[in-house]
Amino acid sequence: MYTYYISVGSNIGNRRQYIESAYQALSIYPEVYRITASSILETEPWGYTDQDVFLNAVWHVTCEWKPHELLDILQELEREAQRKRDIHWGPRTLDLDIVYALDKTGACMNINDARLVIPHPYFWDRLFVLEPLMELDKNFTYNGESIRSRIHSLQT
Ligand code: PH2
Ligand code: MG
Ligand code: MG
Repeated sequence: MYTYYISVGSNIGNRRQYIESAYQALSIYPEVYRITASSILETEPWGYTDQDVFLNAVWHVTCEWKPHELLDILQELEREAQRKRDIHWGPRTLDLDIVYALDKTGACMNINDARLVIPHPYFWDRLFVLEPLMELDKNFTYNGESIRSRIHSLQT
């Protein structure tokens, strides 16, 4: 059994509908034991700022899938949302990123290959990930730093 935090984002079309449809689709797989979703927040674009505001959330998913198996499923859900890949960090109907993973023993998993890098290289810099993540786990820490203190330093 594995535990994942997935960052969810959308800034094209019916943003809430894309997010909620993907949540429903994921939740019916028998390999998924439990999904907990944060609230959905509206956020200013980060990185590439000349684009519309996003809706963002984080899901906490407990499932049988190994990281690359989950990645396949998430990419399929992005395709079902008519996701087109053009501008790096640019507008998208649905973006589902594995940001953090725990193995059966509860240890943080580190993966770095051509398809997948976890922990996500930017998650600790992005308030649009950290604020919903903190709603799900206020005791989350990364490299010895608490999420509360990280959010505070990114806000100032
Ligand atoms: N995703 C990006 C780039 N910038 N900004 C916000 N606010 N939310 C996102 O989900 C987002 C972004 C690349 O995936
Ligand atoms: Mg992304
Ligand atoms: Mg992505």
